Amino acid sequence: MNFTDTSHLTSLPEALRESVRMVERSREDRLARTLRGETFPALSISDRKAWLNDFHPDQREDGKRPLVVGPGKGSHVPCEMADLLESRPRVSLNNLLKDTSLSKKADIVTDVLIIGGGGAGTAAAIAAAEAGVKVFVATKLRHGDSNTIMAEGGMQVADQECDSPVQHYLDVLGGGHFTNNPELVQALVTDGADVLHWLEELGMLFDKYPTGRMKVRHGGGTSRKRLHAAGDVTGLEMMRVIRDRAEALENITVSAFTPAVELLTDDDGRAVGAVLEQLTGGEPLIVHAKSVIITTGGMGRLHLNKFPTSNHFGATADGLVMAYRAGVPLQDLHSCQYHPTGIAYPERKIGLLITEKFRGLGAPFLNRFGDEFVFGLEPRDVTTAAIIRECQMMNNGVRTPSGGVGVWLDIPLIDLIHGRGTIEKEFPGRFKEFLGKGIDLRQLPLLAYPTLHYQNGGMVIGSNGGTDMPGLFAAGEVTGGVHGHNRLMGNALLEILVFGLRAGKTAAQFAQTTTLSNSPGLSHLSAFLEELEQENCNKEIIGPQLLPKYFP
Ligand code: MEZ
Repeated sequence: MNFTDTSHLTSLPEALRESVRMVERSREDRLARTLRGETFPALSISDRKAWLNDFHPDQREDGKRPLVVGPGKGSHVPCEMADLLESRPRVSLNNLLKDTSLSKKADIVTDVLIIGGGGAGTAAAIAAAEAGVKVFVATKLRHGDSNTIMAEGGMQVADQECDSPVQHYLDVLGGGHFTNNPELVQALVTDGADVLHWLEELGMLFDKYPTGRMKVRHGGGTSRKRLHAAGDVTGLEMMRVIRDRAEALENITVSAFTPAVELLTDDDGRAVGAVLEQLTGGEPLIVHAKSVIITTGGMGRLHLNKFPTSNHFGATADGLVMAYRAGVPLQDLHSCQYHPTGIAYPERKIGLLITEKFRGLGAPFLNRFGDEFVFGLEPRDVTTAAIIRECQMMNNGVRTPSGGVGVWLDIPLIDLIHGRGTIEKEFPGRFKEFLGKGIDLRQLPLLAYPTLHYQNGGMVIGSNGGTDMPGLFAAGEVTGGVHGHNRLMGNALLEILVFGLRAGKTAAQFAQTTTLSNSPGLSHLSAFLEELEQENCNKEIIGPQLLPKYFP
């Protein structure tokens, strides 16, 4: 490299340039080590534990409080989540709460109601419709607007000769610190190859070699290369093909801009429909259904601990709020995933994702002196703790002009390891996006800091998506147990399809063996409101929130 030529640095503010020069000076040495097959040493088990304990945001006691009402009363959850779980219903429901005739008043009647139109909801709709029932999908924004389309790096499936579902199973359990529900992990890994096949048949364009063989990469905390990707837009490409399939099925109706805001239950305690709010105006809609599936995704837009997020604008925990009010147990809500690499600079992009696939292809983490400080493919929670430690305790982070901090991800090393053109080819989305902002990823490292990415906990489900409430099913990020206290990269895209398809099929079978209820209502909500009154809970907080607080 010509160290006197600084023309590529002109797009960066002065404050960052000297540090980038140090990264460039250490690059040649790091390249030589990488080409010799040497990696930065992994942490010892005791260091991992200590760093997680001291630096992972989940460990901050000041960010949590105990719930005072509902099935999880007494459990400590993030304050932002506790506030919403103990919130009051939306004003639009005031009239309905007084109305005792909800049984006669259906705007929509269906066999299976699916709440949420992202990846899990769409997969569930396909499976239910293919089983022969009538499906209604109520979605908050447009069909597909969800964390699924934000997913970049890939989907784990153990389909290679040197791999097996058993190996995948062990990685998932280890990554989750053995806090996962083993039955759910078994379902996840054993359905993997079928799901991959299904996506190929639907026309999903996976990365392949000219021979037609799938390209697979390493993800953090995995013992085998099993990450299947479509460039760095894997979720978007997945959504393309499953949405097309759903649109081709005549027994699926999708209703956009109509989020569910309350479940309907009946005198037998069964889930029998929902109330939908119309974001474009009009009275709430009442849906009567024989079974209901919740697939509303996560809660990143609650910005726990004031973290930025990689999540879609719709990620406001709506499904958890509705389920909790209806008495459905939730698990592990104290556990969230902070993805190690959210964008820390440029400032207007803060929190957006820089996929782990960059690390899978060899980009290391470097501090402000250009020194490596952690093996980049440690499990995610460990890597996140290591970055926070490096910035806060060691004071080795890079300061941004607006007072933020981050560490470098040395992306240009990828082209030096794998050959020119790799970055453009493997990361077409981020490459073009940054080039448009004057940052050429072939030449410049990116500044990263952890960003709130995923909700590890959620509704308690069985391996076919069933919950404790008859007629109620759930799939995807709204559920807990699959990943335990730490999800490994690429297992979310697999989870939404495995459990979406399973829940869709089982909810259809349930609908085929039952009739519509003749007592749908909101009595669970009245009981919950009484509890809120008794505990004197804040009357000002309204849920489900539907959109981030900073939306007008
Ligand atoms: O599973 C994920 O969260 C994922 C694939 C993220 C990424 O880094 O691309």
